Amino acid sequence: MAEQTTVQIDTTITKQNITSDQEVRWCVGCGDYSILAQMKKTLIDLGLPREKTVFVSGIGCSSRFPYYLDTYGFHTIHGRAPAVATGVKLANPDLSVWVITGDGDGLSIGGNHLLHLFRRNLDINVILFNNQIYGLTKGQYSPTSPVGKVTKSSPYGSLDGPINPISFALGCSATFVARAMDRDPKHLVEMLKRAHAHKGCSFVEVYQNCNIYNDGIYFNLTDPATKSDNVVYLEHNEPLIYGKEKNTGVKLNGFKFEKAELKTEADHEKLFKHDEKNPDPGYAFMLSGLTENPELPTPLGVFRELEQDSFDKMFHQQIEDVKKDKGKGDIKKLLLTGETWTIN
Ligand SMILES: Cc1ncc(C[n+]2csc(CCOP(=O)(O)OP(=O)(O)O)c2C)c(N)n1
Ligand code: SF4
Repeated sequence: MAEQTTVQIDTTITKQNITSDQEVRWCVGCGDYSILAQMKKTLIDLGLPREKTVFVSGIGCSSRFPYYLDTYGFHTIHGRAPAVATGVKLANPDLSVWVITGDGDGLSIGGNHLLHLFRRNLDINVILFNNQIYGLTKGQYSPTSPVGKVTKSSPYGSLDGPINPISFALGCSATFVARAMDRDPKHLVEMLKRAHAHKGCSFVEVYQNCNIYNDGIYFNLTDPATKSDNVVYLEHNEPLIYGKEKNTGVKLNGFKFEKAELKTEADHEKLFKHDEKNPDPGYAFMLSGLTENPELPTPLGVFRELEQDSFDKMFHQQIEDVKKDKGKGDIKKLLLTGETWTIN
């Protein structure tokens, strides 16, 4: 059977030999540079052999990513990276497959394709760069732009409500759902490594600054002066605590998350502990809603990780089971089965 094999660790990968000879075409200062750098670090640390690693992307600034790595890669068509990545993974189950997409590529034209990748749970890592804008096409509003966003395609303010990518992934039954930021490199590497370790479809939303068409949208989450009051890191089995002095927490009141001032030991005891293994999608879904709550911090980290057989594993198992039962197939015989016509 074409089993998912454990890839040998390659200790010869360096920053130099993982970098391709292509000129990087992103604007100076774009958040994509940091994500590329953290991806290189992840590949080097994990020792993933370059010939066993494939990056598949759609169209957009972010989707130029595969050019810049000396691994295998496909720059495919708009929104269709999930289809190509599915084929790659099914044909070669021992490859490490990464889909690189943007908020426009993945959630607009490619939304339907992403949905099916998530629900099928193929062992593929999806990294979505969210800059809340179409960068490559010069600044039209995207499906993650907030209501009222003034752009070249919405000069009087956009009218449609934004997609929360984490809620979307959870709604599609994704088994690993996490969030990181371009300007928090250490945490981003941690999330990329966890995505790789997960056997099933992993989704990491990465907040990315487009300094040309949407500069500073995550400033309050990345600026050292405001970050600690606006960001909470999710740690499995740990309460949600944030703030410069670590004196604020998040407590659950019925179906509502609320802010809790932490003055005494008893205040700490009121906090609930994050459970990324909670199989109830409602819990992670509520947590994803904190992103839109101006009273509460934005969560970064793993929202949910569930163990479930991946589609590719079941797919190859099914082929083996049927072969055992019915013997090896014969394509010619199959084509001539049932009614056939001869056209004169
Ligand atoms: C079929 C098709 N429709 C539209 C386009 C134009 N187009 C190219 S990239 C893009 C959006 C990219 O936005 P995003 O995925 O957020 O990537 P970013 O450039 O911001 O990284 C669009 C609409 C296209 N290339 N092909
Ligand atoms: S347009 Fe924006 S997203 Fe595209 S390369 Fe420039 S800064 Fe980056």
